[in-house]
Amino acid sequence: MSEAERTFIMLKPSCVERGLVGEILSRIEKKGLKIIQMKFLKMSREMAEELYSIHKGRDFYENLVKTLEGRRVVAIVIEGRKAIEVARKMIGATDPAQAEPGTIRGDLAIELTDNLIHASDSIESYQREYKIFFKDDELQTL
Ligand code: FUP
Repeated sequence: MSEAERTFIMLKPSCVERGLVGEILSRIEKKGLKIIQMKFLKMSREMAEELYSIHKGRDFYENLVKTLEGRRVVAIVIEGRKAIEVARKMIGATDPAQAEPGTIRGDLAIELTDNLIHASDSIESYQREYKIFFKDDELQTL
């Protein structure tokens, strides 16, 4: 595979609770992205704060952390050509009201803070974010 790149995706609690995990995994796989690792876990407050540390101090930060804290999410590492850019395009704009139809947020979400899915926006974000959820030896291709 040329230019294979990895990125981190997290299906937020509302995605798990609404039963949309399969729908989103299906979109990822149909696009041709490969699922390298995936786990269900309950987010601690510390993990939520770390994931969104860049937004600390913003007016929506506490609300954002609260939408994740103590709830189940699915953490996923995927791989493919230009995976970071492709995943960001697939999830759509941050505000689901602005996200284009055909994108995950555009088709399946409406709330801003609880906008269904997260995807790393750069290599640096990926490097920082996957480590909140996975150990390096969990990401070795078998
Ligand atoms: P994204 O990378 O698309 O998830 O967007 P951001 O990193 O800008 O925002 C992180 C999260 O903060 C989003 F999932 C939604 C939430 N948010 C708000 O609740 N209010 C805002 O004004 C902006 C973002």
